[in-house]
Amino acid sequence: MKGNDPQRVLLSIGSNIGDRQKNIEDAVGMIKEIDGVSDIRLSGLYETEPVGYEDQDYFLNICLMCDYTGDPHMLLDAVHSVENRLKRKRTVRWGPRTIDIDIILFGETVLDDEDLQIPHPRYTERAFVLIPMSDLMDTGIDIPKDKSVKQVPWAFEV
Ligand code: PH2
Ligand code: MG
Ligand code: MG
Repeated sequence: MKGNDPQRVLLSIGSNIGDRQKNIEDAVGMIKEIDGVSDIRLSGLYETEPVGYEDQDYFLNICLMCDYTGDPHMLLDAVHSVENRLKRKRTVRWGPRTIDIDIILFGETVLDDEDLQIPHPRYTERAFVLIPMSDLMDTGIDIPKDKSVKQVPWAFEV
């Protein structure tokens, strides 16, 4: 992989405080303007049960796929700045938030830095990522081989 080749990236965006749909629309608008982002595609928008910390309102979740030219930490800084501009509030881990933007996949990159793990370490357990993501799966993203959802063998033949 050459440093400047665009990578196919998958982001998960969620909101469960305030005008959830507007928060997500605003985030998508700002992600479009990030330097190096092109060819955005969106999944459907899903209302999802809270996972991890259950005493909170339902979320709206969406997945965004795009091409990105730049390195993963530059993208992380850029999405943090979108979260800050949308006045992200968060008090409890896995608790309510106006906006959350997570990098799920970054081409075939595998990263285990303190502030950034790619693929996202829990995405294979989260229906609120996997279901929207499945809307976008005809687009040729290459999931790192041992990081894809494990296929369950059929228990019996039909
Ligand atoms: N995000 C979390 C924790 N729990 N649950 C849903 N349904 N959607 C989310 O985006 C979400 C969550 C931590 O980021
Ligand atoms: Mg998150
Ligand atoms: Mg996050």
